[in-house]
Amino acid sequence: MPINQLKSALRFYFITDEDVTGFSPVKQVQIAIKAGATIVQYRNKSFSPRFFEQVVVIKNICKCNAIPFIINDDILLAKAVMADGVHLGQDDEDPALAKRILGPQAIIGTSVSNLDELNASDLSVCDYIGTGPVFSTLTKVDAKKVIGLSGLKAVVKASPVPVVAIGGIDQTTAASCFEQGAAGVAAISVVTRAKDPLQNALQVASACGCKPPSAVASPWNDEFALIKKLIKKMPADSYLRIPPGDDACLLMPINHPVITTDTQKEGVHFRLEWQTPEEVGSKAVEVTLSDLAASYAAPISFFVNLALPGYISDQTVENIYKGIKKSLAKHNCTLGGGNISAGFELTLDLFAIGQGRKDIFPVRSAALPGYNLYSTGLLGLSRAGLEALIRKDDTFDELIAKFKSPSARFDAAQVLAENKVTCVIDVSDGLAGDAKRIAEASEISVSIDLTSRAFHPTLVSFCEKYRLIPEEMVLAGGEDYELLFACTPDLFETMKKDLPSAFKVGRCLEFQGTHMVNMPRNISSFQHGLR
Ligand code: TZP
Ligand code: MG
Repeated sequence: MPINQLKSALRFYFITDEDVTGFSPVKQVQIAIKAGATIVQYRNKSFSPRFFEQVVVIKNICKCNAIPFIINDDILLAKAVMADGVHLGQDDEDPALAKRILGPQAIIGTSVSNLDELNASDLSVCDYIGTGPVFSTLTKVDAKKVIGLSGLKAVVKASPVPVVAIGGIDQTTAASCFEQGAAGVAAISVVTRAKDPLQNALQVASACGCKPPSAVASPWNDEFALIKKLIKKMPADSYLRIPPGDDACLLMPINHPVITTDTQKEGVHFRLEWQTPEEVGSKAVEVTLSDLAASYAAPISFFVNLALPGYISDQTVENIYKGIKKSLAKHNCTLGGGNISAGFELTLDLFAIGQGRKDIFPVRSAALPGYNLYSTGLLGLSRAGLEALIRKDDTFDELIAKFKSPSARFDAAQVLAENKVTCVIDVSDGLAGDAKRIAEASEISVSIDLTSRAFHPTLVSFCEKYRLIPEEMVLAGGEDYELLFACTPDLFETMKKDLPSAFKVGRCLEFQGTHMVNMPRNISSFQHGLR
């Protein structure tokens, strides 16, 4: 965060208190933000995992209000809830370790009680310090000696980073801390133990020069106007007799209806720092329709429920829809309807309906010993793309594109269907996981055989650069959305010319007591979670 932005964020630094007399940390934060707090720290000296959901709620409140969220003491908790940073005391973990774990963008604060401690501290990775107690406080039982305004002034003068004054500060003393050069004041009990917390918080905010947010963040200006805009220009087509706009859409009769559902969640499946809203919309369609491709069903209609946190603008929603419509047009699928609601996390719940074939519906349970296992295309690239994004390495744009813009393989599905391939799955969780699903459903064993043909040269060079193992990307990667299918070697020979990118990845065997016979023990399927 640029220094000026950080300095403004530090001005009214609210820290949570314990749940005194039923005034929960969640309510404390709501009131502090309502009054104009500019940053929130979750401080709970008796933290245990049973408070985890509480922390997630507070994090989301901060996110909806575009306020940085800091965790006191606990680097791993900060990591787990994707907080914006951590505040560490002199006896806590090393700030450099926090930066390493949380990433270079994380805000790292540390407590420095006085000038001597400041001189003894290495602040090279710290973004700010908290100094105090400036005044006497009952909130911190082990607080060091009161330093007063003169002590604060001395620390400010010597500190290479912005200073937040802490300890016994209230609406009557906040201004004097700024006079000593503090970038911000931290407050706990003046809000949390007040008779009228909101009133006190408003007064502290005013002393800090902070105003209450102009309005409670709202996810959209006008839900109905937005929906109208989103669905406009949706043509009725041969299957969509009545398009969205009424309570429900009306479809023509469908023979062999095939229905599938999926979810895309910010922080789990995508990140808006990495992907444009249009890419998010487009990928949501591709991953959902990929299940129809794997079922040999032609897409007919698509439905989307959006949960929108306050920081998502109407424009972002429109761009998500732009991506949705682009991919739907590509696959000749209509938008049948949707819904929008407020939510803590940007989530797309997705549904699609397609028309299955009357002659064949492929399943996972149709693989037989003697069949081989094939993939319609190279695997592991999307996972490597995700690793490149995590490492902020944009030299591997080919891999990144595979992560951001997968494509449902209806073209390959058509060839497989015409050749009566009965056993298909789309590879969403890595070869190992999806091959195992076929093996389990078919009550067989699978031996994975990967030749050099299975490894894209860019994947190999990426893995060399970061000391990753290409096999791991292929086996435990994810989100390839290629089709994995089982059939006899003879049948594959006859189809090969129509599936130029397909290749063998394994063999199907009589059940050997375990479904995956040659899998390294540490390889499993891809677990979602973008870290
Ligand atoms: N560190 C130094 S003083 C203090 C901390 C955490 C407590 C501040 O609480 P209050 O209630 O604002 O005095
Ligand atoms: Mg601490």
